[in-house]
Amino acid sequence: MSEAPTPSDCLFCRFVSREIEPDVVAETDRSLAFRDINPQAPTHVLVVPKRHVENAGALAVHAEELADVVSLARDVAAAEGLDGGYRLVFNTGAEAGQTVFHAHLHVLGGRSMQWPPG
Ligand code: D5M
Repeated sequence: MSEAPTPSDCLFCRFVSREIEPDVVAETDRSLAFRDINPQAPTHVLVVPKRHVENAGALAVHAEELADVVSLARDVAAAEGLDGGYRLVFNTGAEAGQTVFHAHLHVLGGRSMQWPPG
């Protein structure tokens, strides 16, 4: 697998390198999970691939990394006690609300969720 460049201005790459220390809840060799700074639910964790890719579409072609992100999200949900359910969200592209362009999976839980989302 070819390595994408790591943009020096990417916030989540700085978390992965621990140049900036996020509130880490779990990690694997491939993925890092940390608490969102602006939580939208009692549990709001972001799971990112450690390798820089811009969004979920770019992550989709790397099946093992995608699977690792989703399985770490599942493990975080279990550790957070989200037995009644949880929501996984990839905002993909600016129109969808993506503001940080390093792929990240939102893990949201601890309250009832509404549908459709805003
Ligand atoms: O989600 C980007 C998310 O990133 C958003 O929910 C806030 C979160 N965020 C932004 N800065 C930080 C820091 N410094 N720590 C933790 N979380 C952060 P998006 O889907 O791109 O809108």
